[in-house]
Amino acid sequence: VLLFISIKEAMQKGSAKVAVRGWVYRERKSNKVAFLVLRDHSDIIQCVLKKEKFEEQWQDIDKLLIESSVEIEGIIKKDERAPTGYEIEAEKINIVGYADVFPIKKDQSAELLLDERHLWLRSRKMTAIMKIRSSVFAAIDDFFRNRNFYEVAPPIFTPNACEGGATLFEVKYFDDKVYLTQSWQLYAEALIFSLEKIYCNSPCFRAEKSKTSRHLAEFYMAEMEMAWVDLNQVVKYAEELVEFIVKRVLEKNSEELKILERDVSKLTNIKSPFPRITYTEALKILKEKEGLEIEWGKDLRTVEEELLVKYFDKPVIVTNYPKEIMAFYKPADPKDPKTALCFDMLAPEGYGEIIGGSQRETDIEKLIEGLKKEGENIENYEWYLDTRRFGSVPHAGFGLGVERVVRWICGLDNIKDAIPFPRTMLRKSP
Ligand code: NSS
Repeated sequence: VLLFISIKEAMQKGSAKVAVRGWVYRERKSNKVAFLVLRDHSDIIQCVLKKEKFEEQWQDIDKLLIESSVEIEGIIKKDERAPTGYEIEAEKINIVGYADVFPIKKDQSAELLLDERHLWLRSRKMTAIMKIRSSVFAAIDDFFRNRNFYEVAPPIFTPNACEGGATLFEVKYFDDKVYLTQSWQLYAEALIFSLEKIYCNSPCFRAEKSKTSRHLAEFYMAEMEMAWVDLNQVVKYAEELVEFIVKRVLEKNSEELKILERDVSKLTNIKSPFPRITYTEALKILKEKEGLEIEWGKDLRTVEEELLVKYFDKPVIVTNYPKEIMAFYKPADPKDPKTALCFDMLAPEGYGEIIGGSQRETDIEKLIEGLKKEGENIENYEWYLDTRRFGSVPHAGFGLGVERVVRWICGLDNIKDAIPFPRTMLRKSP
């Protein structure tokens, strides 16, 4: 018996008898012949079924619509006219599942495609994106494991806020309430005391009331935390991680990038180190080059980040944001105490912030002061404060927004296409 192989493997054989299976991607029939373009995870291929060979099955073949599932055996050969350069002359067909009329036609609105997401995921575009996403996940694991980081799973239910109360999702928890995690960070800070170098790639949740192209309510954050390092040392990891991910996708996914029509010349130059500027220097660039006056102390908005990155063809690292507007765990820079020892990495081409990180405050009094200022109940943070009571050490870390990176690498208009089933303020199904 002939074993099933993928369409790509069949095409690599060039000319042979092969068995493939998949879904009808396109179909065209006359009363003499049926052309079925078959799709599987690997590629598409045109299959030709001549009626003279399928007299008995012809009625059934005639009923095959797009997305029917079939198994086909036949002779593969090169054919310039076929969509992927090869064609299978079918000798046998086994119809596995018929399809109703497929609800997705050409040129449908983004909203309809999101309503039909469970079916739209079968498109070549979404398939290409999901393959790249898979490469990004693997690259993150390889990067940290190659550098002897331990992988740790943080809790998703948490009693604490980490990135401010405004975006917390509240969950009924037996007779009590908890929140869905915004970041593993507070737990990571406890775990470095045993493991020292740790990472995770885990779901995070934020009730973002924004309808932008870069915010999800549920997303993956790849986070790292290290003992015995300062801001500069973790920034270096962040640069190398991003370089590593991009390089991996270029190696593994050139076909997918082509399907997405991504201009890869914008990715081949992503080599570390990346340019580093301070927040104060960023304001200066915006003023001098864009005539944009931003009051010192205000966070950079999306539009301002977009204008800033125009001047760089690599990701830009912005350090030393105003201490005042930063989360409680970011320490003041002793050299410039109005600013914090923190950084954001902004992607090129206007794709926005992809990484946020910082050195961590080790002074317990300053942490308590910061938490109070954010209106937090100190009692809930006692366990976290213990990390500073028992052998506190300098440490730092960052979080990379996985969908933000996938969006940038794929060149997508909206972050929603970087995750299979997006959740935003306005979308929670399918
Ligand atoms: O808020 S962050 O900037 N930083 C933290 O949460 C730190 N606690 C991480 C750490 O130091 N361990 O978020 C980090 C990144 C940010 O740069 C984005 O790339 C991404 O997480 N992020 C998001 N992606 C998609 N949707 C939303 N809503 C979102 N929020 C953050």
